[in-house]
Amino acid sequence: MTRPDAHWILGPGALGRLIGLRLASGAAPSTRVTLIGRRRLPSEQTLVSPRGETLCARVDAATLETLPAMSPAMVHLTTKAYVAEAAHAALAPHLPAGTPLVLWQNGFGCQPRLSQRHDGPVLCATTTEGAYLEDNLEDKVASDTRVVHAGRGETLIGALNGRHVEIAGELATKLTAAGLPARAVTDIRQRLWQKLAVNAAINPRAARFGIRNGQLRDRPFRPMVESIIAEVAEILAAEGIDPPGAGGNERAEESQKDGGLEGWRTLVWRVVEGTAGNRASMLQDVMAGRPTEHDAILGPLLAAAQAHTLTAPRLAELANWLQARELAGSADSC
Ligand code: KPL
Repeated sequence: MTRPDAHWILGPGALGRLIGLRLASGAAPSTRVTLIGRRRLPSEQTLVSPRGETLCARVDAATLETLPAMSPAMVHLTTKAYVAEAAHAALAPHLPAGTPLVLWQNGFGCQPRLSQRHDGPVLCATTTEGAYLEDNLEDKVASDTRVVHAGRGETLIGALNGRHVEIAGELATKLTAAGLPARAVTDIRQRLWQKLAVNAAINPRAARFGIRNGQLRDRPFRPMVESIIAEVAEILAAEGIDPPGAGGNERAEESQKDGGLEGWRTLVWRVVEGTAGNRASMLQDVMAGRPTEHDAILGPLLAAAQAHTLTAPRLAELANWLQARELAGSADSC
């Protein structure tokens, strides 16, 4: 009998369940998925595809107290960035040495630290797949059984130290076969920073003003986003992060002339356009009264600004606002 290819998903929110249900239903039959949460979720789960089709999948569900006896082939950490390290610390003692770990967090905070700390290969993933948990109609509480795959995207996977190319390639193949197009890359650090730059330009402003991404195109928000992009571009140039589209051709050289500003502008406005109807994840967190990922997204930019003696007044103002909101425990201060 083939040994099951066991994937543990720690943090079964929308992204975790999307990955888990896709792997459980679309990868090889030997794939076995366990969703590990604070509560044990129902085993029967439903995924609503971007075309509105429903797909039923059976997964194992567990808590840290009821982990499966069989060790995992791979662990996916899909918690929010601000709890990733605590979640890893709680699970790590239950894992055999050498278990591969995949970090799916936004920003660039926990990734370098966990890459050092984890006893096994560590991959980082960045994805533009969109997913949310459907609300129960009666009580408006996020569903325990239904996740909506709202928008198709792409997933990039790689290790910060450039190693584990084979594991990254195998995972990318599995995810692609399961309906989540993925690629192994050797420059995941650049890719994580690029996603962070997009999130920094969109999420805090959308959260601050309680608007959907598309509204950022209009006045008075557009110039505010432009000034954030300018701050981000300057910091990333100092940090040695390539602007999107850089790669040695003529257009890339053109886009480098202004310190990459044009490349960052093009990327951010393209994402705003493509996600015009979305509520940014940070706005969703603010509306739900949850902490936001501002530390993981704005924190590394502000730290880099400080290291390069640059000022970033707009980023600092947004970080202060998000921080103050959390300290005040307020969900509706926007
Ligand atoms: O990643 C996102 C997020 O909301 O966190 C974007 C790309 C901004 C889409 O909303």
